[in-house]
Amino acid sequence: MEKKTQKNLKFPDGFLWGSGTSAHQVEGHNHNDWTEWERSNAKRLAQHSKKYWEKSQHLFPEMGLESNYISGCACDHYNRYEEDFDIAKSLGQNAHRFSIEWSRIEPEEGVFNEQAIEHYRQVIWALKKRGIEPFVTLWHWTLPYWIAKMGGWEKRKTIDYFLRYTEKIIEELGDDVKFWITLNEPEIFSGNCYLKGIRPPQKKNILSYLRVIKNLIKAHKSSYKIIKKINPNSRIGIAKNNIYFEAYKNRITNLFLKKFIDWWWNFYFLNKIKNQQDFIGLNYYFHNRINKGFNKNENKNTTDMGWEIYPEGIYHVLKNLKKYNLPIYIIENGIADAKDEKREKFIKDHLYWIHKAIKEGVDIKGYFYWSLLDNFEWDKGFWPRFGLVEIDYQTMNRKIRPSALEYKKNIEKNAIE
Ligand code: IFM
Repeated sequence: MEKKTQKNLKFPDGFLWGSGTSAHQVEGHNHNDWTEWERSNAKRLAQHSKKYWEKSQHLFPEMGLESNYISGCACDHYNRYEEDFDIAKSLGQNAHRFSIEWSRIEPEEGVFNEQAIEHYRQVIWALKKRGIEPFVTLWHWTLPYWIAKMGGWEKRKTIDYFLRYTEKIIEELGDDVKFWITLNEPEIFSGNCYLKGIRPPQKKNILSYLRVIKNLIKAHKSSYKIIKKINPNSRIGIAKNNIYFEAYKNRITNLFLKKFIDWWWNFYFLNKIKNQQDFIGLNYYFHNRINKGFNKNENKNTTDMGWEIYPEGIYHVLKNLKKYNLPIYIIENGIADAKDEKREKFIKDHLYWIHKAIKEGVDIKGYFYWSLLDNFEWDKGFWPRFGLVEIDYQTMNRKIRPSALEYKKNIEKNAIE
């Protein structure tokens, strides 16, 4: 008996097992601020990648092609969602995260597209019919073009637009969805778009950056109230990308910096919305050893994108979230691994550390691998392959990767070995 419990690490009953996608990354045929940006930046991104990714260029020749940076038809998931949910079901998954594309719902100011709303109703029903619990994200980084032209999240008016959009969606679809995620990774969005200036609208301005964060906080808090008013039983959170920070060699300056960065990146936003959250949606990808303000990771094992694989980090991140006393769903954790050589171990190792956190009292209720499908990885385009399911972008054929079948075994046993 003792031997069995050591070998089989059981997850709590009712644990949710799934995967996620986002509208712009998989649906195809969108028109929003990103599609506009892709058009004017594809050439530059292709040229840049030839220099920056020189070493892996031979592995991913598409990096150097402009077409890699145009989302276009993506995975055509907008038309093939039934087929994709059949696959999710066949992989044993009982939950799925996806996002609603705001630019489809409100293509022009104040004009709501009823057909698009109906589409998402069908998407939700398609999941429920298969016994899959929908987790729906209201905003996963893309904006209707008319809002972006008006100044996007820098403008307070965007909060009002977001609230009107939220209200419309909840009134229409709220009865069929229990779990809502208002915002995806506000800190990654604001950092890339307004501090580093590498994604649309490509601004590098600390005041804009702070303004955007402030507006996103306000948008979340007010949309929380709207959702609760319409459907008090909804469970609402955000997708929060938390990083496991360490101080390189425990040097005093690094310890000090680590403390500050940890607070700002991991907790500032969560603290601000602590009374307007029913669960914490955690996205975990990164571990950073801070040295004089820069990362000094060992990088012994990395993904195709050069990100360090550090499963133990998720355990520390989870333990640090325990103080909020809220259920936690891990709504993103995944790896770009085109050859599918590391994914199986990646998932198992993360699950091992998640299980340890559960054993030590952290209330973790679900795990969503990122992503169900290969998809459009923003300014990197299509070459990074995150999917449990491989997409042939020429034929749109779907092929289940072997690691997905291993993940399925964990799901079926509700355990890891
Ligand atoms: O693909 C993204 C996703 O849109 C947001 N979280 C991180 C993923 C991998 O970079």
